[in-house]
Amino acid sequence: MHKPESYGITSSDITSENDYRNRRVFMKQAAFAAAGVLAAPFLDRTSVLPAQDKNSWKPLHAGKYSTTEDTNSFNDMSTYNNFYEFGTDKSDPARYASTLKPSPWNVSIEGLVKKPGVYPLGDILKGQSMEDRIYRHRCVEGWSMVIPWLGFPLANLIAKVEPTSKAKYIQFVTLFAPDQMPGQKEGTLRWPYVEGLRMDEAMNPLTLLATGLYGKPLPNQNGAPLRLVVPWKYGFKSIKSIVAIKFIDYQPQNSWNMSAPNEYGFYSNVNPDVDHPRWSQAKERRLGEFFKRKTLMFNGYGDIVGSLYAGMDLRKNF
Ligand SMILES: Nc1nc2c(c(=O)[nH]1)N[C@H]1C(S)=C(S)[C@@H](COP(=O)(O)O)O[C@H]1N2
Ligand SMILES: [Mo]
Repeated sequence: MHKPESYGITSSDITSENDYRNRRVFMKQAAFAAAGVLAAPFLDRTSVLPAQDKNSWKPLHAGKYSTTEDTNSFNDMSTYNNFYEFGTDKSDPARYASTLKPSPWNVSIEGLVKKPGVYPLGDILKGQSMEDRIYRHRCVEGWSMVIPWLGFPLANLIAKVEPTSKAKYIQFVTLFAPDQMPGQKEGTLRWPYVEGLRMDEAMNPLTLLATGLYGKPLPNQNGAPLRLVVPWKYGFKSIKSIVAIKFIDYQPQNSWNMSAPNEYGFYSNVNPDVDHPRWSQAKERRLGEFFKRKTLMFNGYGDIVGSLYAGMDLRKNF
């Protein structure tokens, strides 16, 4: 189902990078000018949020795990999404995710844990200190963005609910509600969407539970009200709109692996040396950039997470 990025640009379009940049600036200005008059459908949905973008936003507590790379625009990250519960086109989530009701919201904590229960989202967030974390975000399809998430380390929630020593993995489950998520009436994936992490991956300080981006609540299309962010793995590990977190002693299933086991593994670490069976993973297109850039091992987070995979064959464990 996942498709590689296609680049509908021919060499005759290429003048110089400068011309290209100027054209982009012009197009942006034109888009802003037109927005007030034309009100494209996605603008109707996202305009309920206060204006937030790279020019008006400064991270409060970006911290040592944030990249200093230029962030993508709010428009990039809220109109170019994968959220198959709302359709398979990149533009579908922004168009259709307004039917999702992110409040009230409960999260069920289950399995090998001392404090299981169905918690209102407010209880899950209580006492957590929220941080802005600017992370690279690499989709398995070959595009990437830099996103300023607002969230807290998953490790801090794990500590609160006290898993037993038998817990080795965590499975995460997205809401199943076809009335709110019309894509669940289609057989594009098996529903609900599920994902998983090994306990040490879940405990790594990079792993976030995000509730916002650009310092504001998550737009529905980005996985409101609570989504996982695992920046050294392909985007599909970062499961959206989470309703259950299960502590288990076996490696859980994950949706894309169930859908195409030869294409998507459990680990899904960003790895430029291991090609997808249908396309190379050596390069990526950063949204808003013209030239492709090289994909970095572990998406550039190898110094923090590389040791988690010491001694593992990353071709086998893809
Ligand atoms: N529940 C759910 N979570 C999901 C997906 C999905 O289809 N359903 N898509 C994944 C994929 S493939 C990517 S690349 C990221 C995209 O996150 P973004 O739209 O916030 O950039 O979400 C991931 N989480
Ligand atoms: Mo993705």
